[in-house]
Amino acid sequence: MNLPMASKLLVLSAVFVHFASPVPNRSVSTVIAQTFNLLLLMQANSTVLLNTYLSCQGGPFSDSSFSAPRLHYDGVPTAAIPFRKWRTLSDLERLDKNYEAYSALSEFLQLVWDDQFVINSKQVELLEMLKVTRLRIEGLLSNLTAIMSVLGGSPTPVTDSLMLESVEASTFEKKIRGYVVCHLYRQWVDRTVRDFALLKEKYPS
Ligand SMILES: *[C@@H]1O[C@H](CO)[C@@H](O)[C@H](O)[C@H]1NC(C)=O
Ligand SMILES: *[C@@H]1O[C@H](CO)[C@@H](O)[C@H](O)[C@H]1NC(C)=O
Ligand SMILES: CC(=O)N[C@H]1CO[C@H](CO)[C@@H](O)[C@@H]1O
Repeated sequence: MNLPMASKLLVLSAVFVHFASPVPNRSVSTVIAQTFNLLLLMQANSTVLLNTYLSCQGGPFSDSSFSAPRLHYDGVPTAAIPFRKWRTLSDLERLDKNYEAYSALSEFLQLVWDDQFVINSKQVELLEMLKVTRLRIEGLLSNLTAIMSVLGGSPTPVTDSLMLESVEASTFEKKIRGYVVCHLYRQWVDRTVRDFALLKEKYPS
């Protein structure tokens, strides 16, 4: 073997060790179980977050009859997917879609926090929930990366979905944007809980 070849192999194995090192292989089921437990708490909180958010925005958002489940906002990922398509995704593909969605949601939650800090500066509880949610998402992203690396993959690099121009919006649009973010975040957590229920069956702890 010539020297350049040997050093290439060395680099390759270093990369492999780097990717494999966050979690030893045998503990993948432990991380999956940990992540599942985290998700159940996030799921419970996502309903509280949505309701708290709505109650702080005034009418029509705070009306008890308010419901606009089909509202969307550019760049905020939707969780809806046909069952068959979802079921035939590989584990890595399914995790990658989560990674992509939560990366975008994390950015949007920061934007919602910024908006609410101006619109509802006295709603400290809401501001705190938005902040904690974003922290939990960051933790989830790290878990997703760890699980994917053990399964032999890594997240597809995400492109920024949020453009600086879209930060500018009227107060009403900001309120709608925040609603869509909290609403779709809750849908995503529901989907991810299903994803992980499936993973847990394959990797029982
Ligand atoms: C991890 O474990 C799985 C199944 O237990 C096995 O197929 C795979 O080869 C292992 N990967 C590594 C990097 O050891
Ligand atoms: C759920 O919300 C409570 C209160 O805001 C917070 O203390 C806790 O850390 C949250 N947990 C998760 C997993 O988001
Ligand atoms: C590898 C990794 O990131 N594990 C974390 C997964 O999430 C749980 C709960 O937040 C943490 O305790 C783990 O350290």
